[in-house]
Amino acid sequence: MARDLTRVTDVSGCAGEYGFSGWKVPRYFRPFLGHFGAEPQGNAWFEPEALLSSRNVIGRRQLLIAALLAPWACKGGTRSRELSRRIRHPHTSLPPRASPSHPASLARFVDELPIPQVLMPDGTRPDPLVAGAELPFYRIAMRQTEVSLHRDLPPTRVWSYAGSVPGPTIEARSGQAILIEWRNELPEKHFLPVDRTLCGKDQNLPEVRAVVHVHGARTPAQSDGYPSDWYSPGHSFISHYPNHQDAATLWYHDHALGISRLNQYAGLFGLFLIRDEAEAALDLPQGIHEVPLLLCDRQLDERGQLLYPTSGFPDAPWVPEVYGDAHLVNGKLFPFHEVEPCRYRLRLLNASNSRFYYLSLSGGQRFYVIGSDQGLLTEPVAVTSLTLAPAERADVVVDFSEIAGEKVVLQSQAFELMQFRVAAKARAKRGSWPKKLRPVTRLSPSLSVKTRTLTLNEYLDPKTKMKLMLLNAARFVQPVTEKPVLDSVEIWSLVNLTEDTHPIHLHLVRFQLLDRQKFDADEYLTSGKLHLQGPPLLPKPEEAGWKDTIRAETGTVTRIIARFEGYAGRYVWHCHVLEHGDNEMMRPFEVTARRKT
Ligand SMILES: [Cu+2]
Repeated sequence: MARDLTRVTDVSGCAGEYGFSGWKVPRYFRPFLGHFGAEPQGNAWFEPEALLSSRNVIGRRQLLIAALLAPWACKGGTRSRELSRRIRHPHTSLPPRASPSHPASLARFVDELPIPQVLMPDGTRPDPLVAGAELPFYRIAMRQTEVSLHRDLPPTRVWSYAGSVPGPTIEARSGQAILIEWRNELPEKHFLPVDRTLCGKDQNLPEVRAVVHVHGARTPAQSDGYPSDWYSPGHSFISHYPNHQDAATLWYHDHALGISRLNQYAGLFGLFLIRDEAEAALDLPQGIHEVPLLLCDRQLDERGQLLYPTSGFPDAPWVPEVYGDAHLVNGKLFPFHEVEPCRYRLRLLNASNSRFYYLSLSGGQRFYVIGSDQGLLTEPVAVTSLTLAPAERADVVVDFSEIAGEKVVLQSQAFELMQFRVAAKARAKRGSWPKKLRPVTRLSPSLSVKTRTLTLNEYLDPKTKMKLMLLNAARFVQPVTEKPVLDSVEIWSLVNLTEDTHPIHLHLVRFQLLDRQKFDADEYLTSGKLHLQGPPLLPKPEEAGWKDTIRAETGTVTRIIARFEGYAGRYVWHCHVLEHGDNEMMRPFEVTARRKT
């Protein structure tokens, strides 16, 4: 199924043809989904998990119907919404049956929250950079295994790092390098639906391929997990992680070209914590009072097995987003965790493919955000709710002493995720509570040597009627256009021409959000003029720290500023809705070495 996209050459992304010769596609064409992120779940019109499940497979005819309805739907037409709802939810009036494929019917809070093991090194190996020095050496195998997602479910087949999902937690010290050998011991055949028409379709790629990226790590390019650096079963790769960066909640996951959405969905992700002295001096909750919470959603079939939805086209099964109603916390459905009535530090990660989480505690309790993707904030920020897009992290402190003897549920709007059972009396002391955490020096726009205007685009293939997402209207394999100089500061203006919010991630660097500002997308699409509307919105306090993944909202210019420090070499930036990144909302950038003077 050839996709004639070779004429997508307009780098402004504003061509009237929208990248496809002879085809004009309304910007608001929404084949089934798109208002994820900004839309609450449970909305009758945009109830994503129902739309893309195998119980409601999208057919070509439905795509066309949706295309016809979309213009009215996007403008809020009640009738067309109802028509679309019926097309999408033929059985929405039926109550869920008690079965593995309806996780809401399962008993809640009957499994203890698993805590991923902290991985121990497997000896030392010579430092590749320092003669005579040795570095801690870790070995992690990717293997197929079975795990229990819930007391009342049969074992579920997954792909694991070192036998567990999530994988073991890797703990590193800032400035202390480690080596990790990643071994691909997966089967030769994937158990989820591979789409051979995506990136690399013309290559004779093995069905199973993997490469590991440590998300948020400042890593030399050869160890960063470039998407085409995958290796097949029976092969391995040793990565070198220098860890020259501040304490932060990082994570590792698969990044293989055109297939990482399936590999991560299968279970290939885990936490990677970097600690440092500045953080240790704060006396934050630690030991059993520091709890990682890795959140993700999945669909399950009648046998309790992972179900990845498909388009209905056997030779092109890719779907634009995936949502499930099985919400896993550290790999368990509805777990509980017994806590003392004192302060706890929770390391939150949204490891979902597409879902945004809108987190709160069931009693409306306050909690304190102390860190974002790339480490500590200047000071704690009190909130009662928190949004996490795919790949975003939050470091938060909850004071359970305020609800001693009670039970409280961590929830995402209507979805219950897990329960905390707070003991009546504390065994541990309450701990100190720092008012100041770590200074975050704001990068001044005056430091920037270059501002890049980069568009986020969606297209419809006129032949297949399937969507394609691009960054700056370019495919992944087109020549590199972003070449920041090592140690220089740049501003990237992300111009979102789509109706989705996209979590955009840059490898290698940490950055700061400057502001977000609305613009007239229709005008931009017809004339190429960037007509900003209203005042720029400054980041909220919890978004004002160092980031590596930013929500680029629809109809908005999101400006970030970064110093491209660390290493010269080729990296990627991409949308972290994994379905988008695989097709092919991902582009290379190349940090170039400074010229010698
Ligand atoms: Cu996206």
